Amino acid sequence: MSRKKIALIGGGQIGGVLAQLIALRELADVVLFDIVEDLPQGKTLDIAEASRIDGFAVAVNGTNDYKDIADSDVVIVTAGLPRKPGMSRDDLLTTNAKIMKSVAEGVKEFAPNSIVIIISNPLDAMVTLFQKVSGFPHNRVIGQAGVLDSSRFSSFIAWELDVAVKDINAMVLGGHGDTMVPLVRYANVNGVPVMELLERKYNDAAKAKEVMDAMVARTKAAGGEVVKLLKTGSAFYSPASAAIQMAEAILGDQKRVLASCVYLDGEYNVKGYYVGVPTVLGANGCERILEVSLNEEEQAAFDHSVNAVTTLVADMEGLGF
Ligand code: A3D
Repeated sequence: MSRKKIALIGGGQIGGVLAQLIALRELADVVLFDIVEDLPQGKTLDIAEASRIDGFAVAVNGTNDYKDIADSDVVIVTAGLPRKPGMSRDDLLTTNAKIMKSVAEGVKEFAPNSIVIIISNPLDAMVTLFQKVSGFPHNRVIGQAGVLDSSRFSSFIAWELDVAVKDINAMVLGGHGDTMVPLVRYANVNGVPVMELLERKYNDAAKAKEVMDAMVARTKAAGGEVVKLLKTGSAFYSPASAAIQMAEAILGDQKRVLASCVYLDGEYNVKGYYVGVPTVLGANGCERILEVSLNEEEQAAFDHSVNAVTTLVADMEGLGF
């Protein structure tokens, strides 16, 4: 049986970590593509030369030629500029839309049967554009945002409650921007509602709500918090881990329930837009969208987030994309 193949488009900060994680897990052979000459070749040579130490047998190669991504099962796209301090994700729109158009054309020509995970920002618009330019079926073009945003929310809850983070189940829906919607009511620790545990901890419902509101606010601003600390570029370890979880679910046909940015065709009362919702990821990419009931407040927050996405997509279309 031949090994699976993952192409990484963009050999920057996230692309490099992705290549290393794939190798360490022996998930697939890796081809790292970038337009900068020698950069992907240098990074992959460095990673491959650790194979004796780490004990992996997959091939890890760099390239500046789209031909080398042929026969990829999964393509993960990080091509595009990251944020600088003070910038919003949406400030990246014009530059990254140009890049995404060229990436979609390259992937369409050389890896036409692949399942594509987009990470480049502004996420919801970049996924929309990739699908439009490539013409790939919607189930094969998915955005990574919800896995990371949910992991950040889960981490804050675990640290607050002093319990293992792997026992936290918490999801973040909506667009990947300041309007994202951490679902507080469904957040639980092995089935026990987080709010109940917070109320017990503080013996005060108002204080528990205050603590949760702060964690929700930190989740929404978590990307910016890292940008501010790094000063050059944005988060790259955790976005890479998030995309790897999605790629593993797809390559292993795991049917994982993960928040992903997918095309809604009437689900959640949204038609024709890519937005973050709970999905089932398996061999066919996004195999199903899970609809969970939202109360009035959650629905209003979700609608507000969808509005931000539709405005962003309209802005992109206004720029001629
Ligand atoms: P960075 O280290 O700058 O890497 C981007 C790479 O893209 C560079 O090596 C560029 O040379 C390359 N590139 C530029 N143009 C092209 C092109 N036309 N074709 C192929 N490669 C090209 O950035 P990064 O890795 O830190 O971040 C990559 C993207 O991910 C940015 O847009 C970030 O905003 C975004 N990001 C998303 C999340 C999400 O959770 C959605 C999180 C963090 C970063």
